[in-house]
Amino acid sequence: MTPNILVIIPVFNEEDSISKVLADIPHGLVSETVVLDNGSTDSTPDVARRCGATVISESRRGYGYACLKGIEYAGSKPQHDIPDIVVFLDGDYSDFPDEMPVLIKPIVEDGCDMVIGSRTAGKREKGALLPQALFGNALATFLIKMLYGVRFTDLGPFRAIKFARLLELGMEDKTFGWTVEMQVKAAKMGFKCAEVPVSYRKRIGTSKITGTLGGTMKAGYKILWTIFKYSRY
Ligand SMILES: Nc1nc2c(ncn2[C@@H]2O[C@H](COP(=O)(O)OP(=O)(O)O)[C@@H](O)[C@H]2O)c(=O)[nH]1
Ligand SMILES: [Mg+2]
Repeated sequence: MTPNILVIIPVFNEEDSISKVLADIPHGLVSETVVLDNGSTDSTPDVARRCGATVISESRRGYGYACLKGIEYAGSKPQHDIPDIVVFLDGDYSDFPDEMPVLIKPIVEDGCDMVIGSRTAGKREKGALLPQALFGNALATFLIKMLYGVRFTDLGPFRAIKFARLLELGMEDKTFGWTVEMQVKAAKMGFKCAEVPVSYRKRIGTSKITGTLGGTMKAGYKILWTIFKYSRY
């Protein structure tokens, strides 16, 4: 039986990239793509709608807020249409949406609960992952190994997870701790996790997180805080 796959894309001002992201999502694999617009001031929501995505707006600013709204939407669908698998993907065209089958495979064929697309294990365009992102990733994954005993090589945004298991995680983070929260909770709860190498290229448009000093500081702090927070109980 083919799984029902829903894609969740959190976005903030990605009018130049979102159409490319949506165009590269493998047709036939996915039942619905939801773009969670987080108060864009450009034409992102219009472009996304024109490209066939379901657009939902979340006015509270934050990557986690947008993703949480996506989960809420997935859970509110009629029973027969509740997704089996949710794929998270960024809207900046750094990830390669056409690699989605590789991400899904360990869930469908090996019974994995969650699969992280690892950019450090995959092919990366030079400069796509900034030095601060590489350093942050290395530090975070080292701490996760120390505190939770599970080895990841990335906190990448492109990932797939069984929807029922995602709900069990009780995700809470409203901002940049989102991806790491999912990983540490999955580790703690003994989920069967896998990583697959994914490609990564320089984003279209300007980075709002690791490309800015403020974004890097906030994200770095929140990621470390999240790793320590869930290791304590
Ligand atoms: N929902 C939401 N998404 C955001 C926000 N800031 C950035 N994003 C999205 O999160 C993704 C990653 O942001 P990006 O600027 O590429 O950060 P980088 O990957 O660290 O350079 C992109 O899809 C952005 O559109 C925000 O405040 N809210
Ligand atoms: Mg990016």
